[in-house]
Amino acid sequence: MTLTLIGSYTSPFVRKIRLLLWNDKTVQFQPLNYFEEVGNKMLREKSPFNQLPILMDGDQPIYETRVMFNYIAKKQNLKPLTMDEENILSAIDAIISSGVNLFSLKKGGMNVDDESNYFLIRQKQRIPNLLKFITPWAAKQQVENNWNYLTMSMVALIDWIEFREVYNLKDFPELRVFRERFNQCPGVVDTNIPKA
Ligand SMILES: N[C@@H](CCC(=O)N[C@@H](CS)C(=O)NCC(=O)O)C(=O)O
Repeated sequence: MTLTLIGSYTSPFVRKIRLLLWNDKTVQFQPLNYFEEVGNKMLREKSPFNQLPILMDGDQPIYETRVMFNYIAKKQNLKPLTMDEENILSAIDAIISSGVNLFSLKKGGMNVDDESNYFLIRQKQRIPNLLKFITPWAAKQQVENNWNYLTMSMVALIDWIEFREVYNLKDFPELRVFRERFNQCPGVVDTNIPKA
């Protein structure tokens, strides 16, 4: 397969897919920064969703990381996820999505600390609730047996949420330990979010 992944160096959704494809050296990574004028224009032209990442298999665009994962999993003959694993993946993605919403609102000038805003309250509550939900699973994951799309997604989540200061993980020490454990896995250091 001739895959091209279009994405930024900071996006957690992009990083999940970069890690998943890390060992396939035929995959091209095409960086795009939509915070800059050129990247913003390019993204609107390339994706009706106006979101990163975009995966191209030849001329075939694939949008949405869940769809990308399913597509790659089929091609790589990966073991299907159990329903519990699907739920963990949904939780990780929902945390990232709430985080992206909060980050984007703040970047757009909104006071995200407004405690009277129904939408903000729900986004903010969802993050610790779901972190609590996934922590017992995360604590059990071992580098030797469990370097897979779920743990890759978890690494991407932890780094991004701290990088953007969307949520402080001080109440989740098991997640910090998790992140340390997986630091030497293929591609993790190479895909670290660049320091400005
Ligand atoms: N559900 C999408 C979410 C992708 C997403 O939110 N990407 C962010 C970057 S981390 C983005 O493009 N944000 C720009 C926007 O939503 O306008 C997926 O899984 O691919």
